[in-house]
Amino acid sequence: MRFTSIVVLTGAGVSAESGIDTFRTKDGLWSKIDYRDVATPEGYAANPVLVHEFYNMRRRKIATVEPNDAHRALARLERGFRGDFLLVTQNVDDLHERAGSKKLIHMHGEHRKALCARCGSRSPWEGDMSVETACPSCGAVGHMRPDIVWFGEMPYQMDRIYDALRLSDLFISIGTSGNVYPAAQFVQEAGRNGAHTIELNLEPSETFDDFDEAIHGPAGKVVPEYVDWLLKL
Ligand code: BV8
Repeated sequence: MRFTSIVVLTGAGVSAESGIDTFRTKDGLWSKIDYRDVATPEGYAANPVLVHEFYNMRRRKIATVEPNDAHRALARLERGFRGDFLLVTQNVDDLHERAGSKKLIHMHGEHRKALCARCGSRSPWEGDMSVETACPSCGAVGHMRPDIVWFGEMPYQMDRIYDALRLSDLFISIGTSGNVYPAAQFVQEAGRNGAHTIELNLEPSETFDDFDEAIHGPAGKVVPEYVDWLLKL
């Protein structure tokens, strides 16, 4: 079974072995804080100080961790696969880039980018952000937010993602619980168009039944093994 066009979707589980918190596992982020307070436009409007603290804490953490074997295996797959390849991540960390991935879409935005809610400009961002931060473009203070897609906001580059899903003959979902839409329905979109679909996850996800195949185990182990198999086809 040779493939010509691969789409990969990753979630928080691909970064778990690097030390980044997941959201919905036992002691995940959403067990410590209500997502409505920190990952919605309403939460940001109500308490921007809390939202900045939440993202500053996560951005600082990301600066201290490294990509793991799963990130590196996906970069190797992109380099070694002769067909079309697209990696779509729900994650906002930069571990895929640091592992070498280039054909990459951050559908939920990125920690290392800031968005001015006043002028709409986006800028690279490394340090903390606060209500005193001025926009590098328009200079306004009090309107800066992380360039991250919150609940109720439209994820990025959806047209490009759906085009790739429709053309894919292999869809690989890695480290995601399948709780969040529209990412959770990508498997159906790919399958409807004839792609073979596989889930590589620590445990069965909410959308486990939508997949043709599943390999359960830690991403740092199962992803390199699966990539080795793919590259030998
Ligand atoms: C949208 C911010 C449409 C970034 C996130 C009612 C009203 C409005 C909307 C909705 C609604 N009902 C449904 C929706 C859609 C809503 C939604 O899905 N809600 C859920 C709660 C039901 N979605 C949205 O709002 C999206 N936008 O639909 O817009 C629209 C249409 C028109 C006009 C406007 C809009 C926006 C969704 C994005 C929200 N932002 N976070 C951030 O702070 O990081 S979502 C959040 O969940 C993260 O982005 C995260 O990436 C995402 C998914 O979580 P996972 O990555 O899957 O992580 P999780 O912890 O859940 O699971 C980890 C998995 O890994 C587990 O399965 C675990 O077993 C596994 N694992 C753990 N360790 C390992 C491992 N696997 C392998 N190896 C390991 N070592």
